[in-house]
Amino acid sequence: MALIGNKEYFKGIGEIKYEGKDSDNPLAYKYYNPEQVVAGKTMREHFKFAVAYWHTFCGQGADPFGPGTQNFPWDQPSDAVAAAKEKADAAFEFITKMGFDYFCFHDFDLIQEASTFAESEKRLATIVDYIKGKQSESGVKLLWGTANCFSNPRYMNGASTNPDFNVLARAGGQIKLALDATMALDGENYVFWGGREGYMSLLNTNIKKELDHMGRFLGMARDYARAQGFKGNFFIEPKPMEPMKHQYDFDSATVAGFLHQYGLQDDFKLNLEFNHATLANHTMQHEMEVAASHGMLGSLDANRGDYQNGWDTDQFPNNITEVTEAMITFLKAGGLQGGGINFDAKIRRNSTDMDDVFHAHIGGVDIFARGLLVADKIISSSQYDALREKRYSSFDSGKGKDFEDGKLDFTDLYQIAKDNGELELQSGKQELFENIINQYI
Ligand code: XUL
Ligand code: CO
Repeated sequence: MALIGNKEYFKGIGEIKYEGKDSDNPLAYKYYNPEQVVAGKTMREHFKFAVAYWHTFCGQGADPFGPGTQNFPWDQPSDAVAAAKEKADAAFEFITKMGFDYFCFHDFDLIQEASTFAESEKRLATIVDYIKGKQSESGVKLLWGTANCFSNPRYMNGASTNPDFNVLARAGGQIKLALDATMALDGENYVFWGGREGYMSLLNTNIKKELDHMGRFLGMARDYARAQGFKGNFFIEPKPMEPMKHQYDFDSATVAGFLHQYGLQDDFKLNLEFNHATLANHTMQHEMEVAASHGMLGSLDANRGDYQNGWDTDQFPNNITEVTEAMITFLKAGGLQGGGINFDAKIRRNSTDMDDVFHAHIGGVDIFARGLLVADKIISSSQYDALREKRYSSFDSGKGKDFEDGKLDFTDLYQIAKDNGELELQSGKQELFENIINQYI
């Protein structure tokens, strides 16, 4: 494929292809066969894999103890527009070599924020135009866009929950531009991750006021985008902490309640992230089950945490049990509503070769493909579904069915309890369920 830019950034690496699990080529997919049909859809259709612009093309490995170690060749130009164009060239080279159909971005991943609002607006328009060209040349699509309303010091007390109205308005101006950029690039969805929407101390915080502001702000953003003809989904991405001590979008259940409280439930769904789930002391499957139960399973940010520490390590996923369990819920929910699988993950600070980011994404893709294949077998060939259904079979007929149909009142329950006397214990069979997962992996 011809590329707009002249340089090749990932030299010596061609398109990553499916070679099957017996291949010993590290730069090949072992399980992800894009055109293979699983449970009625191709793997490509199920997953809609996306590259996260911020980690893969912007993050250079800096941590609180030292600077970045990954000196990308596209970061060389000192002029912001020239650097952004080189970064876009590298990004589209990577995305197409991976065989991905999608990417995701924050506004100021695409181009460095300028020192004035007006200049930032101009810069964004320039790079959006350039990326449009790259999209039409490559066929790569935008899964979702978002705005970075958390890095700039002006947002240190939050964006839409900031106690200063003028900061809230500034965030509104910035998000309007990010929505415009997303629409210009035919983005299929728009994400709100509540970067610093939360508190560091309750002593100086009015929770009720801040939540009311966030609810109103999100409704205004929705109304603006809808008025411009945006048909996609809005997603909220829950996270319980970091950077704030407490983030308002704590987890799936909290966000579902918030969306209903502020009348946002018809336009907003959830973008769930593995490491955010573990930070909330949940499993990813729990977060997905809760979202699916609200009809809000929108999109996934794929990564994994470290089970021995308590921060967002954003490692590439590689835990087959965790991903298989997530894929069971994914299949049983009928897939995602409008979203896909975005690798919100970063290579480690000491992964400094240009091919490391390929190994990382190949591993991430393959673990999802393998998880999907296993989950499909568990659902279609094992006792798993029948055992689950059996646990609830007392609701299929008789008084149990009457209860579900709303035909009983509370005194009926009293009478049934009295008539039944003491009951036989019904085993939950947890170990048997766990063995089924293990057997099919
Ligand atoms: C932060 C995080 C973000 C969002 C987009 O933990 O996950 O990168 O995905 O703002
Ligand atoms: Co994320």
